[in-house]
Amino acid sequence: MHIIEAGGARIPAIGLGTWELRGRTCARIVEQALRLGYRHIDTAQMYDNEREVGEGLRASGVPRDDVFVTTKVWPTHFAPNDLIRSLKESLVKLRMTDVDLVLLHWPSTRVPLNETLEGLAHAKQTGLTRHIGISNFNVTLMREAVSLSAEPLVCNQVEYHPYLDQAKVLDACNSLGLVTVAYSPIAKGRVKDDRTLARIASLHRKTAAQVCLRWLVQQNVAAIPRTSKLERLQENLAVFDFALSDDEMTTISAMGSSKGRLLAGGADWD
Ligand code: 1BO
Repeated sequence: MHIIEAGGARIPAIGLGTWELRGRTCARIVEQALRLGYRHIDTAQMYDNEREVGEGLRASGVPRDDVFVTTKVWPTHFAPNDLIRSLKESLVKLRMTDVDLVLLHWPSTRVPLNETLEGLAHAKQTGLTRHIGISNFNVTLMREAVSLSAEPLVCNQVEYHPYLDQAKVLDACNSLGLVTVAYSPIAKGRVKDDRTLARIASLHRKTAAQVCLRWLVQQNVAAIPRTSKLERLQENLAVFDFALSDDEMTTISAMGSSKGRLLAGGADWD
């Protein structure tokens, strides 16, 4: 598995996203993913599935320390004490003593960023998490967060797929030493009917989704596709045995625009 490094964190380039997976389906797919070789699982307090993520991990038989586990704290818990309390609740649900990475799930307009970052740094310093980071931060907020944080931020997790131009965020992450982690990396399945991606895919005997994930990995972006289907788990992981040419990379990058965002509302995007 290809690993992307930042701030001491070693993040497997393909992980399993669990947004909108619930209950038995979530536990089963986490277990199957780990049995297939996934070593990176992404959850969040807001997804309401941390308990099932922990169950799936234990059922897989894969040692906890072999898996990079990320969770996130929702902005309603961004006051420093609330953040620590929320993370401890997440750990109880996961039945883990720490996570590999905890993220601020979304910027808050209510709690000053410096106060939240103090709580986040404290979570790392007291061993509740090995690394810290942010999610859905625009470039301005990302720069502010990096300059305010007492501990290194290792990633910004954002929506990213061929239909959404994230060049500004990617450039800023690269220059600040953060990994970009892409959620909705196959645009909620829309890429499978895309003619350009299908044409490139057929040249490599791959699927459009695999081309899309490979395009992210070749930009040194980690991707966390979500699926509830076993065959898709396998497909999404099989992206390390081919490479896209520079021309193919350029063609796919040219498909993106600022209007391609799937997740509506809520933030002042770049
Ligand atoms: C609102 C959830 C975004 C992905 O974590």
